[in-house]
Amino acid sequence: MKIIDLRSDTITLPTDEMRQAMFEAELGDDVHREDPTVNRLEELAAQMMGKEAALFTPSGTMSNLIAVLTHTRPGDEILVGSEAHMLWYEVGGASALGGVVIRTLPNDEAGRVDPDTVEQTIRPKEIHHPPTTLLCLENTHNRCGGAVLTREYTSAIAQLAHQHGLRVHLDGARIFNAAIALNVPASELAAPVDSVGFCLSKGLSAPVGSLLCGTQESVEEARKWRKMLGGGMRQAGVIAAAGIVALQKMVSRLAEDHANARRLADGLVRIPGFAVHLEKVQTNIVNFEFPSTTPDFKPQAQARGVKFLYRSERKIRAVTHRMLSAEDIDEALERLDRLVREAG
Ligand code: TLP
Repeated sequence: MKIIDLRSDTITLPTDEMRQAMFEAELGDDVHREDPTVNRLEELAAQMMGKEAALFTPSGTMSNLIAVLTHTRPGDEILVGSEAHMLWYEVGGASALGGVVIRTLPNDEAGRVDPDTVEQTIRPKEIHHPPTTLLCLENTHNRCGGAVLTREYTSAIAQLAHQHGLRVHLDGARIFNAAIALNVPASELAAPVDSVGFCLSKGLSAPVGSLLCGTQESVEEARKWRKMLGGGMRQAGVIAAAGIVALQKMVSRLAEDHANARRLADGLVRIPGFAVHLEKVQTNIVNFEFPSTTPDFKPQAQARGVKFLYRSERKIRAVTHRMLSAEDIDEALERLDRLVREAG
């Protein structure tokens, strides 16, 4: 029985072309900036994001943390959406290691924070208050079901933040999914923000890595923080080589993952008891609830070789990716249909 693993696009394995590129990669010591493959990847990433420079980091979590360290000082306050990955899944690193106060703003279901609320939340300069210095956004928005932030929204909210002297960081772990969904270059979505981090290791299928992009000056600063965190990797060209293939070859195929997410959502709606909001499925993530008539859904689905990420109560996240075809999605739906019918 094939395991249909919908837990995350992080499980994607490198392609043969990536493995070949890794094998052949020209290498050097990247801490001395002598790894030509890392240098090429950073140049390519900066160019694709429309930024002056980029820094290769081991993970999306580290890119976000480095962005906070670069844009703030201990004692500052940062504004983060209530559903943000930075808030939920990054172990509180911004507070623990960056010494910042994390102030949350409600995320709407489309992954946005409301401009008026942002404006009201920014602290006036006053002796009692921590200075509010950074706004963090997320595109696509993981907990909001892969929702996409448009260029117009990002531009308006970033402009507002800038007017108040804040910087703006975009957690763009899946920014290429947003770019494909909106049919715009990723650089357009990143243009309004001061820094953007994106991941190679999710839908793009590279084994490891993330890029933090911004101005030359901020990336220099970020490089120092990366070293302090122990993220200075030596012959990192071995993994950067896969990242170059990811950026050159794997972006446009994300459309297939989006079509499969839609296929999955459409199929779930047809099985009695599943709650799915079809209009919210914009990219490769489907949030849904399993039927109340199958309380042991989790072990049952697992036993039938269908894996999901379980959030709370009946809430489930499914993520489509390169390792799953349209036929696999149909097969998963069939197994779930049988599961529900046998339970009822
Ligand atoms: N997200 C993972 C898990 O941590 C939940 C996943 O399976 O989706 N920003 C966003 C929006 C992310 O979704 C993730 C990973 C990260 C940052 C962190 O990236 P890594 O795993 O490279 O540290």
